[in-house]
Amino acid sequence: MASAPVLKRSETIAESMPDALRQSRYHMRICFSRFVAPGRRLMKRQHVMDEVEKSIQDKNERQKVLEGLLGYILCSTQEAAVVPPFVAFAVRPNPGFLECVKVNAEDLSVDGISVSEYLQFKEMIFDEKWASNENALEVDFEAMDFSTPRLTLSSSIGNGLNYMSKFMSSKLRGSSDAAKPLLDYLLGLDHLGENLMINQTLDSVSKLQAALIVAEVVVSAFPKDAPFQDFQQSLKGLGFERGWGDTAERVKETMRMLSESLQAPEPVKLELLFSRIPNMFNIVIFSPHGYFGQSDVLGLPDTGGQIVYILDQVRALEEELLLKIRHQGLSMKPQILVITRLIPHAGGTKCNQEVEAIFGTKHSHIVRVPFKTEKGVLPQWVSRFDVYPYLERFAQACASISFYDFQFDAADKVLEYMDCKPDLLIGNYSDGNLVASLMAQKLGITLGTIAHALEKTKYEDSDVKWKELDPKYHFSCQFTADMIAMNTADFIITSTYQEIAGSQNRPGQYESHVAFTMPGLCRVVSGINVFDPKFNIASPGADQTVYFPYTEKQKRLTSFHPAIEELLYKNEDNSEHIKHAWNSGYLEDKKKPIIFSMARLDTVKNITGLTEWYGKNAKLRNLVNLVVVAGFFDPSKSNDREEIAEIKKMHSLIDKYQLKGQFRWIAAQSDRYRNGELYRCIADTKGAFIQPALYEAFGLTVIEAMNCGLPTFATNQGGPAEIIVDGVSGFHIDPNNGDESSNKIADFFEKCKTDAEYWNKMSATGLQRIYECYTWKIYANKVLNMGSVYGFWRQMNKEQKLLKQRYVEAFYNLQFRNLARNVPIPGFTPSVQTPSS
Ligand code: UDP
Ligand code: LCN
Repeated sequence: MASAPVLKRSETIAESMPDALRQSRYHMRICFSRFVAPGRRLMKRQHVMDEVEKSIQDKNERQKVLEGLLGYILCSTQEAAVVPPFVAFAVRPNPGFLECVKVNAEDLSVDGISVSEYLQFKEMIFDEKWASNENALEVDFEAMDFSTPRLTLSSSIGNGLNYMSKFMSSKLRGSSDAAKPLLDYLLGLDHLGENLMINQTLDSVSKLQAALIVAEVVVSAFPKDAPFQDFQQSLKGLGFERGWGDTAERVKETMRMLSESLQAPEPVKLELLFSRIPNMFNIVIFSPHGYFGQSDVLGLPDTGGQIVYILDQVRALEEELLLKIRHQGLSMKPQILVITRLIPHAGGTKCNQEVEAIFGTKHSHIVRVPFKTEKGVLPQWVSRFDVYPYLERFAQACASISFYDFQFDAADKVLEYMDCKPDLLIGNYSDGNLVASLMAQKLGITLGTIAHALEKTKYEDSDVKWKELDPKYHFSCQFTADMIAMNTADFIITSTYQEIAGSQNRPGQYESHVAFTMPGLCRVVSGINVFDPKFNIASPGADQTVYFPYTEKQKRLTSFHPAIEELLYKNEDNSEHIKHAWNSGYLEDKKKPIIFSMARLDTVKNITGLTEWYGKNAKLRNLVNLVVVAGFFDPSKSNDREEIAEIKKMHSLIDKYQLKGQFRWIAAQSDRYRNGELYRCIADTKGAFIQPALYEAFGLTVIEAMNCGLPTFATNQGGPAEIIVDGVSGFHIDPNNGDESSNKIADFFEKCKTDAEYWNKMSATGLQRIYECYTWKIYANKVLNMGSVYGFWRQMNKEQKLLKQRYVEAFYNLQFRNLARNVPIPGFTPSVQTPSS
């Protein structure tokens, strides 16, 4: 990738490009005539570079052009839309930044164009009539958002909490009037009608400040570890209630933090203060689709890492809440509910039970609410792509606002199971985020959303080609729901930076929603701003009671060893009798290390790719065996389109590369304790974990393997590229370059043969990386702090929030509802309507 030696920071690309084109005019004329020759088309960066290569055949000449400003612009091009004689470039010089220019291929003149003009130009390729329709619907969420501050540096993206504390400190600074929102917030704190921290006697900033001075003196008279009860009455007389701390020392510290924040707020102290305020007891988490259960669900369609993430998240949040509440000197029981779908035809799982206590928690539950249609309860599982018609009824929304005229299934449940309004709602994935958004609007509750994976980036050009893909995926609904949720959320939790803003070469998942178009439906000129401080990175961890290092001998789950031995080595290949098979292939040489992978058998997971790399690489086959855990063997056992195709591909690869004796394919495994021990048994063979996905949003298996001390090779496309520092805490592999990747794995095992310590070193550095950055404890602490800080900001920024919300509601009413109606419901014929037609 070329750096930007010639572009002056003050110049736009539109200003500097004409000169750059002039300097290489001869080559560029050839190049541009190649761009436009095939007629209208959309080119990605790679296509642009291929054409440059063909146009400038002399390597040195080409090098010269590419080293200059032109090279920089072309290399930073995200895509180029060709409508002869023009080529419009969407240039992304840095994560989060986009600049558009239009070049006339005949005379190489350049015009700077707006994002809206670029999208319109691009639409000409797909739907000319829509592109030239002056009344085409343009969606612009930024137009409704002018008082919220924005970050300016790409490097600060995802660090929103930190920035919000700075911004809020500056807003609260200066006078007692400026500090009044903080007072109002504290006066509003209560739990089941009981005031917390302060009561109405302290109804002005000056009274509060004065009372704090006296209170500090009162508390100072007690030993540091004196319990709150010892001085509770004295404090009450001054206007103070419970919630400051459990001991004299903690109470005094919290009081000092508040006094200092009222006097002259500092970001770090303010954030610390908010981490102590008792404002969070009840949390509701939404994850409607899939089979959401605790046993026997993994491996079922749409039921992967999201379930693992949420259950671990609940355990971590509950533990952190219990700790916080104790430190606040309170005794409330925190409650966390996970609201999901009740599936009457639950296929042997517990997904037809209304309530289930969450294992490993004291106060948390799964609550299931069925999807209802006019005909009653929907009995069967439906794909995550098809859930949209049920969500409105599933959610509770604003009864008093007339635009929601539905029943309140999910909310009724929440209030039934919780004795008061939740303090925080968390959505998961497009459907959960939409339901959580509707409920947050209705009940006025702070909302955090999580995407796990936004589908838009998974399918190339899924926005412009939405009409083609809609019958199968209903992306029109999904992308609209995503827009609604992103713009309703008070904060967005992401697992990595790349999820928000990608890398230098690849746009982030959220970034791909900044500006996009669905011709015939709407042109989103501003969907979300990745510089919005609502974005925060809080990476998940892996349950360390399940995934712990193979070296912790006394903790090892040795009772699983016979079963694991059988799983890996039992010399019986029953793939001939596919219907009853649980494995395919066998391992002849048991002394070889094992390279291991485990995933759902989706195309994007690329387990078939890994099998093929292995099949082709004789050196690797000599060094190691390959074991994969994935899906089923019998295609008739699956009702998932993609999985069936992958199963068939696996069978053909086994035959094509004659893998028997070196390769074992084990069916999906749902016992996570045994899986944890399986990773460790692979580590005992001095093997490695391989995550070869074409794209992985985060990649829980990567951190599970690393937690077990298994050296890990993971895709450089997506989250794992950030989890692993290449060559330091593991290795990156390129899923699009199988030969290079399989050679990299082979090189590692060759090196391990000559350097006995190398394997141990990579195992240890992987673990170190996990402990520093990827634990649920770090996660839970961050998320609760977000709930606290953004909850306050929501109140400070009330008017702006309301304005934006009205726009979101209009979008929901006018767009989403019509789209959802078009998604077929089993047993019904959809009433086909074309939104904004
Ligand atoms: N998993 C499992 N059995 C399988 C395949 C996967 O238990 O046969 C678990 C795996 O251990 C991990 C989760 O499912 O906890 C997959 O999460 P990941 O983030 O890797 O991928 P996702 O399925 O969410 O795309
Ligand atoms: C969904 C995915 O695709 C994975 O990459 C994540 O690890 C998982 O969810 C949990 O967030």
